Amino acid sequence: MPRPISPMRVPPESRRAPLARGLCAAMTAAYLLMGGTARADSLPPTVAAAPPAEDGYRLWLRYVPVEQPWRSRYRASASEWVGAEPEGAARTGGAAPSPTLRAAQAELLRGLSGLLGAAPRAAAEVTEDGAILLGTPRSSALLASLRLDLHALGAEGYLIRTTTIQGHRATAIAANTDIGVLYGTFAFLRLLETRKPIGHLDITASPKIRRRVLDHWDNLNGTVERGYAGDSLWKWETLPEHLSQRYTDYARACASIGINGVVLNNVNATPFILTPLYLGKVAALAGVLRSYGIRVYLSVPFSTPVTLGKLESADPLDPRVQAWWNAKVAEIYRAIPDFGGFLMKANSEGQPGPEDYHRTQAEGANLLARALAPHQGIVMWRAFVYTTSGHSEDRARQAYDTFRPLDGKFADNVLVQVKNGPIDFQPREPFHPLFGAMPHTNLMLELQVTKEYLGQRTSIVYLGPLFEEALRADTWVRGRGSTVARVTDGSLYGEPLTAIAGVANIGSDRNWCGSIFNQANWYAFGRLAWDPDLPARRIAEEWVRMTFSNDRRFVAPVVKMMMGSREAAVDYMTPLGLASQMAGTHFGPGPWMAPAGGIPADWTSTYYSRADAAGIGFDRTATGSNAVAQYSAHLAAQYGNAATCPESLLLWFHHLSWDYRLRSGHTLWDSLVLHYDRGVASVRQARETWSTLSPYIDAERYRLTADFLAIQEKDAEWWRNASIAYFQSISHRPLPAGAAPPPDTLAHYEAFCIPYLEGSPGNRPACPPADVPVPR
Ligand code: GCV
Repeated sequence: MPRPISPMRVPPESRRAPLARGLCAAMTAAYLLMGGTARADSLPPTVAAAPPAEDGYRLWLRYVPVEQPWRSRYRASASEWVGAEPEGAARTGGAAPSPTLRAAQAELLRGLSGLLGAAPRAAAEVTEDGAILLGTPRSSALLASLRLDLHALGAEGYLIRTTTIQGHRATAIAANTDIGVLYGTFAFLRLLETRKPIGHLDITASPKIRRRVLDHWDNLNGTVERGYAGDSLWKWETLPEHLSQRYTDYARACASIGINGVVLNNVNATPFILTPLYLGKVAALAGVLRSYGIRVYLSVPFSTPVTLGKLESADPLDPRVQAWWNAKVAEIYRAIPDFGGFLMKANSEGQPGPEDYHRTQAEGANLLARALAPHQGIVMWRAFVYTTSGHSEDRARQAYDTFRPLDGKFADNVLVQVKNGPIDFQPREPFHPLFGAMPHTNLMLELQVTKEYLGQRTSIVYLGPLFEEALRADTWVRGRGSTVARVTDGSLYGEPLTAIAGVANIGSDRNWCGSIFNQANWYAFGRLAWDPDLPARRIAEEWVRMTFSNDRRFVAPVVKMMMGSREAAVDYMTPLGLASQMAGTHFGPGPWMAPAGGIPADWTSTYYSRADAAGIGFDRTATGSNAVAQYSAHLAAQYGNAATCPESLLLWFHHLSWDYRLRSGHTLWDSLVLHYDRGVASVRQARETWSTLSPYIDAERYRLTADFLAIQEKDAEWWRNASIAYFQSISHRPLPAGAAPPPDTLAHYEAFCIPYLEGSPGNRPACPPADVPVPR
């Protein structure tokens, strides 16, 4: 059982030293700066006291007071700061700091004031040990005089180095550009937030991928497709006049992890986004995001020249269509000079596209690319195309078959944006075979940060291991080590334009992401976009330390729980390579969902499981759809043979008898059941772990997580029971020894349906009105 938090003990006012009073005031100010929930009548946090209430708004940028002995150590390295224009000691002759540099300076002060209880002194020169000097050689003559070699840092990298300046020990946070300084500032603060020594630093870092983009699937009516954190972050109706503080705090959070691009609206786009009315609103948002190094991009429908431009066609080879896009793009750049470009979902799930005019995807992409090129804009053209070219026998093949023949035909400023797997953000898929297969095309990876198929708002599923698995997948196209990360960062084929996208999980909820642990997925995406080689475990640890506590009694079990959480979800939802077994809402089990009532077959579960009396799994070998041949010869041989195929992907590639023996010696049927049980056990264990951790964190975030884990345990049991009930009705095999039979009948599970779920497109109930039972 969770232990109650001990009440905060505060000595009477008369016994508190004046210094402590000053400290408290500074802490309170820093705390409130980021939107903390300290009430006027509550006392500010003290180091020894129980953690104050928190609502998650401050994410991983909490900057709460550091305990001793770290505080003394850090203060010795943060006595004063010298920036481009120190307050109270204005430099003469220096250029006025840019908004980005001002943001870096403000962040340094905010961070150090919160963490150390007092802001370092602003100075024009280095006058004592422990100074921090930040800027670029252009913004700071003092920094220029150090003659640091910044060449290799490029346009966004930074250097943090302990050095001697004007006879004193100092830390330089330096970069070629102001955004590099801001990234360096966040990296420096991260060291303190995670209790790393800062006395002898020599750190250089620069991003491996150029465009690190969050894709918002936010609609102009305020809803968010597949969003589980309330409404849209963007309040279109009050833009451009009202610029909510949330926009700035969002930008700060993104910049702190290196995100430098934001697609503001849903890929299921509306042409209204390109009207002057909305472009004015977009420009206002771009103005906020720009200071934090973030460009805006827009999703646009391919048919916009028809719907908005009143042309008769959107044919990419029609000069009038080209002229229309050219003019529209020029209009956008007049309003937003650093506009990033377009994201396009074409010929997919009902969206219009070039195939409507019998043109290729490349011809469609190049139409937009030509319009954007004079302005240095880019096109992110999605490969998620599966409706028009047939292939109902295996949807997994379709993107490859459509795009692979077009390799080399896309303009230089086009990136083909490829989801990590060939179907759709499942708990586990093999990597998408297009990675490595288009050496003459810029390819970018699309990951899903929002957990559409992974328990949505409530389940704790840390996606770091999934992202890591996707990035480290070895395509073998140029021998061992030809990983998806190396395709994405351009090091495999040497293309200069590189990018990665994550479908955002951010909304209007006070805690931004619907749950505290969902914040970790935003964090992990940004960190991996900056450096795809970072281990997911290290990212989890950083996040836990910054978000909750540095107490190792808290950090170790929570990191362990996070690291096991994705595999747990795979186990209780879709083990052994199964996929798409969800109900229509993409939440909860629906393995019985079969084509009916006009629903396309490849939107149903039975299409993917292919479970029958003989066995289960989708034969994608040469005897089946032969999708396996889309992989390199090395992998095709490995995946194509059930004996060598990784068991985690077995049923993705093979249809096997229920009695097929796995390496463990268990039959396939027994193993399936054991995986479901293991998944449930893992969630129970997570809940148990969490129940011991209340002493270490604030009550509000503790409680929310505890409640959500209780929901997840129910959901895991529901998945397990419903899946076993269904598959047993087909396998007709007894349960392995020790496995409990599902408490309800299959009919009972089939009758259950959640009519309304957040994030589902439209407002239609998922089921007709009925007396819905509660599954057990
Ligand atoms: C934005 C899946 C989701 C859709 C989403 C689509 C896509 O099909 O269920 O909501 O649409 O992917 O990625 O375009």
